[in-house]
Amino acid sequence: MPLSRRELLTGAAAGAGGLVIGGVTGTVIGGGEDDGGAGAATGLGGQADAVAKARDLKPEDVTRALKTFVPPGEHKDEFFLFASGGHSGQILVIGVPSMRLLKVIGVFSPEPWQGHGYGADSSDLVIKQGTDPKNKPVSAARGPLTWGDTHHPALSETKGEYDGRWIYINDRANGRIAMVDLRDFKTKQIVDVPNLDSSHGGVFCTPNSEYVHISTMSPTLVDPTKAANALENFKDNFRGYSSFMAIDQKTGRMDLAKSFQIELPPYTQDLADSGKLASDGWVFINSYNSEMAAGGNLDGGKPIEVGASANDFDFMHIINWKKAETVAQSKSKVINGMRVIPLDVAVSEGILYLAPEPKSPHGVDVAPNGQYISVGGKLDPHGTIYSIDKITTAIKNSDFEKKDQYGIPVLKLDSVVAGRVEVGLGPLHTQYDAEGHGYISLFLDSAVAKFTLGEPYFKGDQAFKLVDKLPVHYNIGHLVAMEGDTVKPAGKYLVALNKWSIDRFPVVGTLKPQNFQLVDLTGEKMEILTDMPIGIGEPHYTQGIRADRIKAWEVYPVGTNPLTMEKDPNATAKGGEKISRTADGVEVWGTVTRSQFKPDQIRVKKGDKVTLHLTNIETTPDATHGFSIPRYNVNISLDPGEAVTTEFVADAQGTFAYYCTEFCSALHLEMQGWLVVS
Ligand code: K7E
Ligand code: CUA
Repeated sequence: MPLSRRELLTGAAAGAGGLVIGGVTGTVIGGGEDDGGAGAATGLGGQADAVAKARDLKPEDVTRALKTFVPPGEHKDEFFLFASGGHSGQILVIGVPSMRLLKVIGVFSPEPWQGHGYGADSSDLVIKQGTDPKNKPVSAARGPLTWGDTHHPALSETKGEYDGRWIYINDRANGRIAMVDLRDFKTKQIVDVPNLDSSHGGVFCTPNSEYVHISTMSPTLVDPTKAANALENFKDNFRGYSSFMAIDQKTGRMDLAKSFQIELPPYTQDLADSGKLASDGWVFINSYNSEMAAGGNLDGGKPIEVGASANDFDFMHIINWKKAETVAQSKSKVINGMRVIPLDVAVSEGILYLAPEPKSPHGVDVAPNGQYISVGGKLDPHGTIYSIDKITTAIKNSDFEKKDQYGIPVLKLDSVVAGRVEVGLGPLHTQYDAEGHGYISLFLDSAVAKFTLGEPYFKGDQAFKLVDKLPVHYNIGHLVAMEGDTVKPAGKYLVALNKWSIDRFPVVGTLKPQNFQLVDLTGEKMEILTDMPIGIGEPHYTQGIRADRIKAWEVYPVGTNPLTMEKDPNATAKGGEKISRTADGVEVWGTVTRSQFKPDQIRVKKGDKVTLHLTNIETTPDATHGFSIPRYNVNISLDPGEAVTTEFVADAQGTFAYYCTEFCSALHLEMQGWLVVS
């Protein structure tokens, strides 16, 4: 029987000479006689056939399984997804193509397993510093924030390619941005960005990670004392801000002193992307609600969603950040500790332009060569593709249609659009492969549309054409192609991030999981390989990076403080354990190893300030210990080599049996001690 194209593909996926399973009839075909492949033993094919029958798997299911299966113990995931966790305030790390969850990184929310925010100074400080009562007075009244709505992760880049050093992610709810070090996959910094009350999709790194960008979503009320009548005069009282957070090249941390913002009109700035190659030095932000509708539906006013959809066009913001970087040095003013280039200066210096975007725009994505910029209009069935050459020419020729009410030049739509592709209903976000295709998510259609870009990829009537469409399940938001927003997309797989899963999974109560769908891009037609339920929040954007770009540590050099990634001055070596009385309490230097805490008795007086320095002196990968004190809300993870300090006031009398929370050894249950507060 001749093999179909798919069977051949499957054979290739299974390894040369390996088993080929599948085909229209479900027949199992054994490997060749001469193969030396591990899976080629005679008779295995028959067994696989029986399993497929018993489990009622169709031939194409078997092919899918082969394309995504990872044999036990093997590392066959070619890519990692770094997905925002949405309401969970976390980042999810998922292997591709297996779609196995590898890690959940605690970012804005306390995470008990990692001891993120439960007493360890390293993470408590990060969370605490992530709320700044100085630039946001409300924080002083409401206290530190303990959650975030993570939306848009941004991997660091070198020359427009992911470099696997750091990842940044925003908090949609509170206008914050966090940084995770990919050496240990831990959050090192949360910045409460001045002048940003909220933030959305403006998160990306510039091509050499000079800056990570974050902009406002709902505009910021500039003077909080004017809140009473602010909404009635929205256009004067509110502003948007595009923030360029300078990245320290050694640590990956954001440095406020070197960062700057550009004041924007109070349109709702939405997604953003960095230019690259042809458009290097530029930044694009789409916006909606240029109507500046603020609602009032109970009092007979227009509901916000109606008011915000009145105009046929909103505005793409086109920002020359390289120029802005220079202007920020001399012509900015400092607001809440941040250098801000005022709107009029941004206009007069030629930093800021607008271009019309079709109805209810969402998503702006720059193609790998930097030439094309794709925008989806949720209420327009087209993807609109702008060209940077056309944009810069139009700017040079002052080819403006008008100025907006803030005096910003608006480019003529026809002068800057390279092509429009009729893709379907509700286009949102675009990703790319290396061959000049764009993949755009269609929220209303519940589909992914594949289209062609223009020159140099496609010419004449081959350009800007819809070439394939794949139904997904259901209501797709973002999508991600592997390395699909870099200068060198890897293609191969795409993941559709679907908002609704309705009937795709067993019923687990009234709140249903989101659905990540893995799509095979290698064939002529896109094809769904597997569904992955996400039951922890609503991810928005995700980036997919080649797994071999990540060079994570397995253990810390012994005594490392994860916050500094350097030796902690209080790290304790075996034999150096001690307890000292201080002026106001007790200070303890302890070691942690299989299977003991030393010291295993700590005696303090009620009211003492207790400072514990604990070092896991293990050098074996995975030899993690936990340290938990009942009733004191202390719960710390001590990874191999990690040094941690925790401080608390012993204000409750009694004996508290602290214990190791990781089943680390045969004597794990014995790994405990006593805190005696008398
Ligand atoms: Cu489209 Cu927040 Cu990126 Cu959600 S946003 S989908
Ligand atoms: Cu250490 Cu259990």
